[in-house]
Amino acid sequence: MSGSIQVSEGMRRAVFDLCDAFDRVDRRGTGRTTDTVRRSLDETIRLAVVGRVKAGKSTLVNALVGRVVAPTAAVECTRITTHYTFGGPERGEVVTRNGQRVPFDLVNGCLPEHLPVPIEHVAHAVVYLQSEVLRDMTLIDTPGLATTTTANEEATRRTVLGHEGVRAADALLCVFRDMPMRDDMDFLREWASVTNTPAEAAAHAIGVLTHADTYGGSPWSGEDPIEAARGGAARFAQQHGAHLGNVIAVAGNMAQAARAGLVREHDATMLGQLTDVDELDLELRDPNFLGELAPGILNLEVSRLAELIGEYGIRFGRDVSRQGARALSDWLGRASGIDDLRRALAVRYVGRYVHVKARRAMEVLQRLAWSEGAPMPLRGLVAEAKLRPELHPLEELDALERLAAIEPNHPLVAMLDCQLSARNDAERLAMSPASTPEQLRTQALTWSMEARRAAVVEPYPERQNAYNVLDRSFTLLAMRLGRPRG
Ligand SMILES: Nc1nc2c(ncn2[C@@H]2O[C@H](COP(=O)(O)OP(=O)(O)OP(=O)(O)O)[C@@H](O)[C@H]2O)c(=O)[nH]1
Ligand SMILES: [Mg+2]
Repeated sequence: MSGSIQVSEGMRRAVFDLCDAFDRVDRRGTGRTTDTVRRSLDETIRLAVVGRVKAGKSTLVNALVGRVVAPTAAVECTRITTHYTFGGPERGEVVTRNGQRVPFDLVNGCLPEHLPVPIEHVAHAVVYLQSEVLRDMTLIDTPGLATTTTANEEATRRTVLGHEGVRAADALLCVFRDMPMRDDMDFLREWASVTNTPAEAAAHAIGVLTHADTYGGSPWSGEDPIEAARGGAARFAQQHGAHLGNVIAVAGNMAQAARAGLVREHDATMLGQLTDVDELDLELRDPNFLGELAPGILNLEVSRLAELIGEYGIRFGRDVSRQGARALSDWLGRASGIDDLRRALAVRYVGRYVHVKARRAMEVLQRLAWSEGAPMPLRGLVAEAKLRPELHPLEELDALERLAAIEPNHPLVAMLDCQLSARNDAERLAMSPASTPEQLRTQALTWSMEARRAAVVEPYPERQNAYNVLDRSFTLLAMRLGRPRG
């Protein structure tokens, strides 16, 4: 069992134990609350993709799901919110405003052009797919913000921000093209107003700078646009650290082609043949010209490929495509930035969602314990549970979010992040995987001492809190590693 699975199992166990203890003490029929809490621990994270019209939201959803399921043309479905979730048989369901569920068939695995219910009666659609990615997360594709029809925007706000304090999304992928606009930032502010703390809001929003392949203009000009987009993304992350946990540059079209397996051997061969064509001829070609661009290569075929992988793919993918479709597809995945985004999602959201769920569960139980007429021992049970080492990661998460909200680049943020994401004890202590338990324990004790000393002289409360939390992290770790033998 890997370290992170052990941690999540430990947290789940601690919350389950607390639910059991509540049920033994509280005879007022709170069983229903504890049952809800138990069930909530099995939910998958709901990730909403939001952004302006045509920012590239649906393309990104397709790239993440690994299939072209979300419409990117101007069909009805881009005007409603769609939840993509794991399930079989593959099918769709419209949920109406009055709560009815009307089934519909997918057309060639995609959303159909028209839905079985007039669009004004639709609350949202649910699409069940057998995509492995969706076992870990439900993706919510939303209509664009800042649309001419405010009804679309309403739909997005309803879904993501929820009404009466019930949020439909747990985290956001905030998609923007070139730079975040005022509407994007307004939406993030609203998001902050429905999350518990500003720190939580920022931790639960990742920015995605799409159209990275055309960032700053044409992919044929001097600088590599994706490189430039990465630089831009890093700057936006610094500027908007209070609202966004991270910003990642992605070329959605290339990502979609790679992840949905749209590149064929024939495409790779043709692209390989373009290595010998003058770059200027490629750049200035007329997309509608019916003749051959080079001997044996139809110009229209090149245009079709450009639709798929963009001009960037044509310019920079030529060398690698000589090794075949697989190599081209792998390169598209890497170059597009989608691999980086998937990694960030795995670490920040999917991996950390266990913590978020446990924290939310503890909040519900705590509210119950402090509610009017609750038996007094419940408060003691909550206090005891909070001291359990298995729930210490929740303190680490709180400390991380509080500090990251004001100083996202402080080394303590990275240190806490490492404690939450590490796969084993050696990683937690930045030591070699070959280290002995004794070596790890010595390091843990040294670090806990250093953290304690630093906490005493640290004037800023968020940093001081982070040191105190880390002191306990390393003390618990040293205890777990036990006394050295001999
Ligand atoms: N070059 C390039 N084109 C992209 C990228 N992402 C999306 N597109 C194209 O931009 C257009 C709009 O993309 P969509 O994914 O439909 O955008 P959307 O945000 O879902 O649009 P609405 O749902 O209508 O708001 C499509 O033609 C995509 O092929 C990208 O990263 N690079
Ligand atoms: Mg769309």
